[in-house]
Amino acid sequence: MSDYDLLLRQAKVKMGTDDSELLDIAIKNGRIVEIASTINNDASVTLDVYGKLTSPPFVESHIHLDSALTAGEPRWNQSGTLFEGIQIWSERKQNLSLEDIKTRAIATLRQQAEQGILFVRTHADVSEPQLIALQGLLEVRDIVKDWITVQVVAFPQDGIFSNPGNEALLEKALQMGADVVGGIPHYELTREYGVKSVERIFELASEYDRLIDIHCDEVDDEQSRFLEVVAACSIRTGMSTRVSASHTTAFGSYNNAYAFKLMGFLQRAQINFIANPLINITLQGRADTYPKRRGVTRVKELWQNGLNVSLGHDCIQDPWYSLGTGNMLDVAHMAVHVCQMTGMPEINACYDMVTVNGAKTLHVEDKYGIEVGKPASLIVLDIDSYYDAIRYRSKPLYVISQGKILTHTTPEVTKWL
Ligand code: 17E
Ligand code: FE2
Repeated sequence: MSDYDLLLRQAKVKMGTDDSELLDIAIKNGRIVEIASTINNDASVTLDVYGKLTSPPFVESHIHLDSALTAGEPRWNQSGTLFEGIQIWSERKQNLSLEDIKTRAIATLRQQAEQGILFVRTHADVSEPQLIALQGLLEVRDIVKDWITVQVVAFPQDGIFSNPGNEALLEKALQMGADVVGGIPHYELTREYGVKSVERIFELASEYDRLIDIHCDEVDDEQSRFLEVVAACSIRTGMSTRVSASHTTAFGSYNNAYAFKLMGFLQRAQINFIANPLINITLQGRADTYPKRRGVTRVKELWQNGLNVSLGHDCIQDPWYSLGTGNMLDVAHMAVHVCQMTGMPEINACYDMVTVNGAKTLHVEDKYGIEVGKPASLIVLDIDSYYDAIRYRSKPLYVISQGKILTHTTPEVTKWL
């Protein structure tokens, strides 16, 4: 009998500081049991990963799995706007079935896992009366739980107060087991409905003891100011780190005087931010001529002010975004460009935004990280720095989930002839 089930030899791990160390990592019964510069005991399986970057897995903190892999159904988004996307999805969602949702979601999750994602927060549209997207994704959450952790947000795509019946559907979704309460205040018919929707989301979250993740101000309108309402509700209720504001693209259009004041409120509120640079660089700015706005939230400034920022892919081949394979390094790469995070500490921060910061947002820190006692979920990349991870964006060599080697990818080899 071997002492350990799995042993990684000389993995390059960043332990808290900026410096990395070469460490042996021993795994038994699905958990990390020892980390040391040399471990002499034997293991059933040993992987020699000398000098290869070994990190906690990627965290996808914002994706819509219910619409994934539907691009072009029933038609292509020609204007490229959020609003045409919502219209196309409203047509496509008329003929959802559990089978359709589950097949596409699991295919997407497999694609994500082989690219090193082991934690996913997905939105499920709950503004469809049968709640098929939600039911399907709740079933998927259970089907895949041995290899990937899925969290489901009850997301009222068509608004909570702007369509009769949607408020009740949102509450029903929580009763069915959604992990997180969502919302879309900027798409409610009036400012007043938007404010009321945020207040209702906080009430439901406290009543059902759930997290909050609101699509917030995903427009270029500098008058869209629901983030301040989210901050106010967070401060009033003390829900702070249990709350996330997704997209917040209007923050990129606010005047600096307002943005500066707001930043102070956000620091008091201590909520999480999720930016989706791949999608918002394409969706936003569509009503602009030139100069054309980037339409992405103030990632750099939020990060500089100590707020927790993570990055999401948002979409993979759906009515809002036709490209994508689910690779979080594509997301980090786009953030480096769009948010001008080009300094070395900034590039490293973008890696954190697709790993550890996402884990904070999802509240999964108890099972996340390379530490003795935690579940052995980690990835080994075929490079030795965060910088090269973002530069090459290649698949991990190994993805290890809860102690099991889930995938092995052979690196590309090019021969000059
Ligand atoms: N729905 C929405 O309101 N915004 C988005 N970016 C997507 C769906 C993908
Ligand atoms: Fe989204």
